[in-house]
Amino acid sequence: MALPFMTAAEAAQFVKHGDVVGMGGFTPAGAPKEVPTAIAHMATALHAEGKPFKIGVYTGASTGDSCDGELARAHAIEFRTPYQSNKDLRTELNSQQAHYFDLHLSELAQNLRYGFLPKPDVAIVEACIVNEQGEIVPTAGVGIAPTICNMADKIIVELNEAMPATMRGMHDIYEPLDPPLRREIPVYKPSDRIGTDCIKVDPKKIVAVVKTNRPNEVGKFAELDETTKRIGDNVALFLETEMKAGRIPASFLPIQSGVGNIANAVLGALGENKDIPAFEMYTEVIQDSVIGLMKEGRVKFASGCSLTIGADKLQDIVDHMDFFRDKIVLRPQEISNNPEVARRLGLITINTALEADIFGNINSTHVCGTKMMNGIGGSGDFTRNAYISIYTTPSTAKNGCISSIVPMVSHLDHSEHSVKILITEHGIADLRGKSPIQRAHEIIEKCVDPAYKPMMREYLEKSKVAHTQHNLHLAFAMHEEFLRSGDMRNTRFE
Ligand code: 0RQ
Repeated sequence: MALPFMTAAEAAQFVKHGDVVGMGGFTPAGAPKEVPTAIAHMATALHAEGKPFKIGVYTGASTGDSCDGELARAHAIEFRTPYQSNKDLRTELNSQQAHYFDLHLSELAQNLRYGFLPKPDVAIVEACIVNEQGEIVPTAGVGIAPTICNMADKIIVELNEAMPATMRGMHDIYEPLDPPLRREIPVYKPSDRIGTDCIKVDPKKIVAVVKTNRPNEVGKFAELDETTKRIGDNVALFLETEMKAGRIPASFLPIQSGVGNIANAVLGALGENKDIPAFEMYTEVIQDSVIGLMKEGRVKFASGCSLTIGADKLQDIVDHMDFFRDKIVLRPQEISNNPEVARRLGLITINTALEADIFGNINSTHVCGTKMMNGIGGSGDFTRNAYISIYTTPSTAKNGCISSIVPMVSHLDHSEHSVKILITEHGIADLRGKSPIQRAHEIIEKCVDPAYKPMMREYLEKSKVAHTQHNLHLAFAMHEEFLRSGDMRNTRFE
């Protein structure tokens, strides 16, 4: 049976109003590009004729602008999960034009299999190989691709010729059985391989193959500034100290690191600190800095769900595949973010907070408690199950008008029970074994910006002594002041 090659516009016709569509990839890495754009154009044309067109969209994590951006601008999304980071989609979500549910990334595939969410009708996946035997080899990201390919009746493959077929062998495709038949996931070290090198589907389900030639839409990182550099140095100092004290084994433990500029800076600092031995990563997103550290021998192995790296770095891997092939494995997010595996391997997890409170609770998602930024992503999968969970944040945002550390978080993603260490450019707060009031003093003295320290101390003075000391009338005074005057420094606790 010959593969059904066609254009993106033709393939888009397989998607109907009201369908639920699952996209492969994870972050812009490996996400489909041309078919989602064609669906968006189809939606715009139908809307112009006065006809409805909206779809439900599952992805691995965020995608590129050609997927989330195009679909959002076409107002073609009915619901969306589990994570996004697109400006236009954010506008849709925050105006309730699209329904978004923010989900722990490790849970989506099993939630689909359990029937908790509508079954995907169509799977759209990017591949570097697809053949008549129904073998699909993903590209730079895996995400939920195995599960949506298994569950959907129709599969559309974007065969991206910019992604070489030599990527075959880099993936480890594995889906666990569902309870009560689930056994342990046999990953005992980051480099263990437990599955196959491709997704295997019934070839009759492949309704379209669209040839593309598109680089990943992965953005560049900002240059390190003094703040991000100091945060990175503090993380490295903390881990070095823990290792010297014998609380981290001398052989070190695998690292999980979140996304963004700060995470990239932290990894750079860990790589530079020669008191920390060469380490392995068991993470979801493999970022730019990891590739350089691998070449320097500082990162020995990286297990992830995606290579979320710039085109130059991806080219470097392609050009030196013999070097990288046995140092990188790409897994479905159900495995890369699996709580069981995270706990077993003893991961040191490093994620970024939007806002923390003086008791160690973390808000990763909602600006001033209401506006969705991106989503919880994988941070919860890792934080709750870490060997040591670390949160980093610059102590202030928006040129000092916002203190990232407040009396009470305006939205809760990670509770005081899961968060062990908080690090800003000013210092390291170790929350282990401390009562709420001890944690509050630790965070205020070590992490809060000097401009806000007196305010935090005053808050404690004006709050009622209890196990967790709060003044419910004043707990959000800083947020209210920001919404009123645009600067938390004007706050008066009255
Ligand atoms: O705003 O973009 O307008 O300048 O938030 O902040 O400091 O650049 O940090 O890019 O690392 O993102 C938590 C969003 C941090 C991210 C978050 C404003 C600030 C700036 C971004 P501008 P920075 P980063 C693995 C793990 C959840 C998912 C996760 C995230 C913008 O790390 O989405 O951890 N995490 N996944 O000015 C208002 C505050 C603010 C604030 C910062 N307190 N109030 N605005 N900002 N603090 C990956 C995956 O799951 C795929």
